[in-house]
This record gives sequence, C-alpha cells and structure tokens, in this order.
Amino acid sequence: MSTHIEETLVLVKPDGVERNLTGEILRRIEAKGYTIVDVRMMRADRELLVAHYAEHEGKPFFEPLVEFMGSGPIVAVRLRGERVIEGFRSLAGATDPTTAAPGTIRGDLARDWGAAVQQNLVHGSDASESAARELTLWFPQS
Ligand code: IDP
Ligand code: MG
Repeated sequence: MSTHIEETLVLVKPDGVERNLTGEILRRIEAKGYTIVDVRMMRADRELLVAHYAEHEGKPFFEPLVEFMGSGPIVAVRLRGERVIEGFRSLAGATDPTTAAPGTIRGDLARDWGAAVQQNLVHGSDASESAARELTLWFPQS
C-alpha cells in the first residue's frame, strides 16, 4: 500500500470563533486522527483574504465573503495526515450549511442565517496545489 501523507489548510472562520466552536471543531479533527502541526489565531487583512479567495473574484458573493472573513478573528490550522485534504473536506460537509449532511461540521453546527454569504464555520483546501498555496499565505514563516 502506498502512503500519501499530505498537509492542508483549515480555517475556523469568524462565525466559528464567535460562536465558541473552535474547540469542538478541533476536537472533531483530532478525533478523526489527523495531526495539528501548527495553529494560530489572527485577524486577516483584505490583501490576505483577496489572495486566499482569488478563484472567486468577480462572483456575487466575493465582496460579502471578504467582508465576513475580515469581521473577526480566524483560527488557522496546518493539518497533516494520510489523504487529509479529501478527509477534512468530508468532515466539513457541503458548502451550503442548510443541506450539509448531519454528522459533518457544517451539517451539525451551521445553518443559514439569511446573510449574503454562507456562514459555514470552516474552510478546507480543495486540492494539493491550493493547499500548498494557501499554507504559504497563512503560515508564511513555516
Ligand atoms: P468551500 O468553502 O466549500 O470550498 P467555495 O465554493 O470555495 O466553498 O466558496 C467559498 C466560500 O464562499 C464558501 O465556504 C461560502 O462561505 C461562500 N459561498 C460560496 N458559494 C456561495 C453562494 O452561492 N452564496 C453565498 N456564499 C457562498
Ligand atoms: Mg473552496
């Protein structure tokens, strides 16, 4: 069997920090068996957020998304494990928290609040290229 240990970027978004769900989210990650390699709490400036979400520039939810992500502290996590990119996306659940499956972070803990942007608690990189790019943005020193 070949191994495929990799790293991904997880963000506990401002709604997750505000609702005191950081511990619950990290608990689920650790219970699954992934390794937290590094963690930092920070407020992201616009430059970082625009770079992070570059793929969504021009979409109707882009500006509300950048505003929401800058509205409060974020907890950034460097996560390591076998197929962790795919595995964390599975733990997180679908983007829309209303229809995200029960058992997932978004499905159990998030819902639609009628805001312009989906407040869905977490971000997780979606591929090895985006993980590498995003980890450099959020953990420039490591
Ligand atoms: P992901 O976080 O599940 O990877 P993306 O499509 O990459 O989802 O979108 C980034 C973020 O933008 C989402 O997590 C959500 O907060 C927000 N978002 C995405 N699509 C919409 C939408 O159609 N309306 C409002 N907000 C959205
Ligand atoms: Mg995405």
